[in-house]
Amino acid sequence: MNTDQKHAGNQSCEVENPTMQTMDIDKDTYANKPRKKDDIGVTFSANFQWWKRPSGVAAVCLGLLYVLLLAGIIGLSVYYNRVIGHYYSAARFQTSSLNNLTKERDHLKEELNKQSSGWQKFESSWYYLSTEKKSWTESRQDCLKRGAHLVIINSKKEQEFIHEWSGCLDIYLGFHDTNTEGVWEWINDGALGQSSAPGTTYWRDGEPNDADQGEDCAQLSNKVSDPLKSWNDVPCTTALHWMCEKTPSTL
Ligand SMILES: [Ca+2]
Ligand SMILES: [Ca+2]
Ligand SMILES: [Ca+2]
Repeated sequence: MNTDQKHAGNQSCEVENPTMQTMDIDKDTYANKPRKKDDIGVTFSANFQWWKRPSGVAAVCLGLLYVLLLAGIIGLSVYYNRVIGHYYSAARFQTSSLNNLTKERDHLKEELNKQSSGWQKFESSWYYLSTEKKSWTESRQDCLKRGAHLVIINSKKEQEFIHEWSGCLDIYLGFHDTNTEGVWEWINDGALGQSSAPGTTYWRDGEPNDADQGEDCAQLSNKVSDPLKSWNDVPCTTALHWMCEKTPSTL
């Protein structure tokens, strides 16, 4: 038997394994053959075209819904904050207006009560004209009990008003020279702001004369027609009407 015969004999005895052959072919194919572009595309599509799957579409929809819901919540929050802010601003304005109206009502009520109890307002002060007669010291005490002080005249307008309102009555003023004869001074019974009363006086001609060396308190007399010449000094024990004044500092 020659060599060819031996090989022929061996070949006839070997059984080819189809599986092994296929694997060899595949191995050979992927080992030696470069991947084509289409092959890569097929692989990519197979792995990443998730949106074509029902679960992918559902995820996208859920994501969009979440974004829309979040935007809605943010929008509602902004709107709510604006509405609440507007509501509180309106409530504060109404409360402030109500407080102002309440103060105005109380103020008017107080003015009405004062007027009905004998008080009269002129500019920033209130005035009370007594119906009784008392000494200067008792008159001063009466004004203090009323939370006021004997009237202090600060201006020509006030002098004219008091002269007119006191009518035909002679009234005490908060003016005296009881401390030093001839040195006239205004009282300062808590009449803050009135202590700077100007030195202008409205004495009658020939007054003050300190008659009998015993006239130390000033009265406003209506026995003269000139309101700017109507003061007279009298004994402080003389019983007269008096006028109290309430200033903003004593109200
Ligand atoms: Ca005054
Ligand atoms: Ca005197
Ligand atoms: Ca006199």
